[in-house]
Amino acid sequence: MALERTFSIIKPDATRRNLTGAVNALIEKAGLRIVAQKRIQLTRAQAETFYGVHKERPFFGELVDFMISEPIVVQVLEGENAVAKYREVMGATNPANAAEGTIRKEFALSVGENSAHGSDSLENAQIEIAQFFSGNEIVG
Ligand code: RTP
Ligand code: MG
Repeated sequence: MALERTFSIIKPDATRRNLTGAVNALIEKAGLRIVAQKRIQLTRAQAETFYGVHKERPFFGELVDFMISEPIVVQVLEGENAVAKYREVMGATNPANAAEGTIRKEFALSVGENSAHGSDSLENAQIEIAQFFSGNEIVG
């Protein structure tokens, strides 16, 4: 088993409803440690860069508008197999398909307003962490 770090966002639909602590409780219950965390508001340019992989998708404009609509909480999570484990803790992208007890099943409003982001690979985790945190902000 490998000790990994993954990048997480608590999305605007969740911060707006004061669910930061409730999301963090599920993260910690799963054995992941929050080793960095800050509340920020994304600029449009930051959101477009972050979700650049989806720029040709029909939902891209809506996704960027949503991600800049309210503050978000960005985090670094550390633990055994953290990348895959956090994807499990989040649940499926569409909350209708998410398993019981997952963040998206518990809290997501729709496939777009789905409360959480988690990196989909170790490589992307490293890229995404570097976009938002400097090394001395992460304390493992
Ligand atoms: P994320 O990147 O945010 O962790 O989500 P994911 O991997 O589960 O899903 P992905 O396919 O990467 O999609 C990124 C985000 O775009 C929004 N989305 N909206 N309206 C739609 O059909 C649609 N599909 C995706 C969601 O906010 C999704 O998390
Ligand atoms: Mg994704």
